[in-house]
Amino acid sequence: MNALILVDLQYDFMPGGALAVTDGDQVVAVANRLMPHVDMVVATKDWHPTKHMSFASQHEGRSVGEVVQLDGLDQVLWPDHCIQGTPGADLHKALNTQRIHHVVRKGTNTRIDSYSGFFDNGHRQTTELATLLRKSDVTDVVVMGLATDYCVKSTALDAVEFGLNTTLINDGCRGVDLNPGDVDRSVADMQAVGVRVMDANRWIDESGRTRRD
Ligand code: VGL
Ligand code: ZN
Repeated sequence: MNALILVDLQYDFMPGGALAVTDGDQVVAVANRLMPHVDMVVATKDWHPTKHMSFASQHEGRSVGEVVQLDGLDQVLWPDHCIQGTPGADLHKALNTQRIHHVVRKGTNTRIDSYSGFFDNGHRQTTELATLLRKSDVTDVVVMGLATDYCVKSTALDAVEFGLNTTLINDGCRGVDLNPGDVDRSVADMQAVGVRVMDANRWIDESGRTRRD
């Protein structure tokens, strides 16, 4: 059983959004193309309360891109984004949401950020994603979305930790690149723990050849 994990395909990460990722909207078509080829589709949503501590606005005298300590963890400060119930937190309207089986919300705790779909950044609390995948006997996950160097990377690394065979769809991801090279480094970090990296066409092609039904 495999599952496609669509990471944070929300308006605030798209061009024009509060935390816009360059060409972020171009991955929506890739998601739509992959969905018919997998057994299960799960979408994560960054889902912050208004006063989330990852927002620079909550730290007097600090600006976006600076790193602060939050409960003993390094925290990059972001513009206010993906606030619960706002249009910026909605999934892109071109996404074929009919094919999404589950939506997992993360980053809901004001005091701690959660890049990964599985855990908060302190690995203190899990989301329902791990339980869901276990319960559904998922052994393989295909990960894509936004942003490569934050939520996609953390989600893929945790997927490996959960013992899932993990593939990153590189043309289905775009990154922030706060420091030049962050995106390339994060792909290398994922590969180093065993994440397979390929483009959507190759994944579809390979899955088609191994499919028995
Ligand atoms: C993300 C920064 C802050 C992401 C979420 O989806 O990659 N990045 N919150
Ligand atoms: Zn966030």
